[in-house]
Amino acid sequence: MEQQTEKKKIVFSAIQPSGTITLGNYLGAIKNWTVMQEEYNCIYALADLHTITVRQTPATFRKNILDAYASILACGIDAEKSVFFIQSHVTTHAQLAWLLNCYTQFGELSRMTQFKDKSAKHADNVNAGLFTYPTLMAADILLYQADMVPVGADQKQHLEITRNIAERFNGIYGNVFKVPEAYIPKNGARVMSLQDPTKKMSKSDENVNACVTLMDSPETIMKKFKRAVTDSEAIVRYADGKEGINNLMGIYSAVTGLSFEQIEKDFDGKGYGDFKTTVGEAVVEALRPIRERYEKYIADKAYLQECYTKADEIAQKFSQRTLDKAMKKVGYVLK
Ligand code: AQP
Repeated sequence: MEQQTEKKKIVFSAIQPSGTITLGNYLGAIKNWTVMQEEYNCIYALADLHTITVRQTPATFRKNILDAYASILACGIDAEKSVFFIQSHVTTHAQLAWLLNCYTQFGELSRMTQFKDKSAKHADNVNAGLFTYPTLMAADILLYQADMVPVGADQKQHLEITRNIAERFNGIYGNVFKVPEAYIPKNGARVMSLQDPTKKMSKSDENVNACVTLMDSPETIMKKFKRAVTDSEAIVRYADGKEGINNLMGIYSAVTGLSFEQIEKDFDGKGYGDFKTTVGEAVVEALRPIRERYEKYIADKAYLQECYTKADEIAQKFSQRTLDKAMKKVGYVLK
């Protein structure tokens, strides 16, 4: 990795095991990870430390971690090309997050829209971790001296605070952290809930029909698409006020590569029933190989362990150098 680092740009990205990985996570993030690993030095994390900012049931959480790890490998993350590690296995993340907490202002954390949204959603558990989530995310990114972070529109604010923290720290102590750039993927689809297309599709949605997961059976996927909320116009076209159809068109376009114009032409004169069935079938076929690989990986815990152990070690070694540098600058006496 050290040799590669000199040649290729470093990309960092992470995903939480807060539920079963969704079609939204796949089309919006992981599919792009598989493309980026061909060109960049990619470091990907399963961000399980972040996940407990929302209360988890231990047995489910444990299962979700391994399931998510296996599903992401199954999406095509190549353990030989990318470093794909488990965040809680690498000690530096929590350590640097603490340091960065002390260089981050209460006011700037208060302005984070995700904090406002999540505290409204989980009003019974507005914990300090939810509030300081951005400093842990900043630590994740800065530990690897990442050049680029692929971000969706919903995460721009978090990258911005990461850059501010890095610049502030560097301003005091010299060049400790690389200030990362946002990378906006060319084909980053935003997938909305099938039941309320004004909301994004989310792993933790309580309505099971709202979200398609990578582990859903073909029958379940078809059922969910057939129940998808649309409108009463009965014309397949992309337009304001047709969020349900716009979402289905976006999904269909992302899995087939067809343009919206072509989709409108192909479904001219056809009803929503036909369209939903076609979209459902296209998704079933796109997810079929992923689900098959997932079944193989999840049955082979030794293989999974081998993959994450190797990645964890690389991540620990690499990130330790950054942590040590930051600690030393602050004045700590290293052991
Ligand atoms: N609906 C979506 N469409 C496109 N991209 C999406 N992502 C998430 N949902 C969609 C992208 O997936 C990556 C990982 O996200 P995360 O696990 O860190 O948390 P999240 O964005 O909060 O994802 P969820 O599924 O909505 O989780 P919960 O329900 O736990 O909050 C990110 O790159 C994100 O943009």
